[in-house]
Amino acid sequence: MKRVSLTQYLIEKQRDKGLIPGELRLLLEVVARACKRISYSVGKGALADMLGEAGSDNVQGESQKKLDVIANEVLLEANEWGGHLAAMASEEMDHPSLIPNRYPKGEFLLLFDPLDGSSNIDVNVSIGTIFSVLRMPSGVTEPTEQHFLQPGTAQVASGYAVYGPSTLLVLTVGDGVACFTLDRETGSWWLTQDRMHIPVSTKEFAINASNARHWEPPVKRYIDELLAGKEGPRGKDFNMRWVASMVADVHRILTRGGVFMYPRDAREPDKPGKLRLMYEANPMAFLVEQAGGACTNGSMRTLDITPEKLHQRVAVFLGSKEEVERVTSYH
Ligand code: AHM
Ligand code: MG
Repeated sequence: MKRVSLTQYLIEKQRDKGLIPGELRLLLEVVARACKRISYSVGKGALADMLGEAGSDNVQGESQKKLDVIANEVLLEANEWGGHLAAMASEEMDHPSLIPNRYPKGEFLLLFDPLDGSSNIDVNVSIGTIFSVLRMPSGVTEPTEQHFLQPGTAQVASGYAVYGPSTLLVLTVGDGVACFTLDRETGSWWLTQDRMHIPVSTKEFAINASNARHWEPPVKRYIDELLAGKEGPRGKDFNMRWVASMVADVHRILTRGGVFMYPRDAREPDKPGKLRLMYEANPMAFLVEQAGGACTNGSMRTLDITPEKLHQRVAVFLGSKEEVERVTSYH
């Protein structure tokens, strides 16, 4: 069987299908290249002094790991000179990073969570990179934070890399979801699954159950019903999985179905959930919808939310349609 590389896949989307402009294709290739570099650093681990704390905090007040900082730098450096971007925003930076004047500027905005699942870095469990691409509003020459605040429906591409037993890149440009596997020997990305599809029904759910006492009544009710299994109102047994790396949990759901939840809870009443809308929930919502699943914040479709802040948090319910619709209807 003839293998399809990431480049061939993207050229087909550009040339044969006319779905993406050449600039976006090149931008996505640069992002993939950066993820490859991050993957090598992750793989080296302690051998290259990659583990442990960086000794700093990010804008969310979370302590940064060395790999959080390294991955952020790799993405910035790889993308700033390509000429495809107007600015970048990251979980690890308070404000957007503009393209230095010495480089040409392009029409896209890139947002990322450079290293998702930070708590898993030091214990050798899958982690990842999440990214989202927006277009600069027309007529704008000097991008500011305001220009990033577009609803998820405006994304032109999104994806994630997962650094696990294999390094994978999962991508959508709005024409289904494709998964590429990195050949670590040659450094090439090969298409290993096209048109990923999330089954409508599932028997698997993912939630951090240690927060149960803080959940709101609709979430308590929904989880109680799942836990009641065959004897309960759902009439079937459910299984639970929680990796604590959103990329790994979402990848499982894109592969075999399931429902992932990070609801808002009473721990920090001013924060509507833990995950961030712009570079965690929205890119994942785009992928999940493109794979036939659903994603809401409990009351509305995530992609329709009008963002107010770059680092805004949001509750997330995503995955198999039947379950997302049910837990949303309980709200
Ligand atoms: P991070 O971006 O700082 O790594 O945080 C996001 C992560 C998600 O990957 C994961 O789903 C969640 O936080 C895990 O949270 P918890 O520590 O409550 O299990
Ligand atoms: Mg994250």
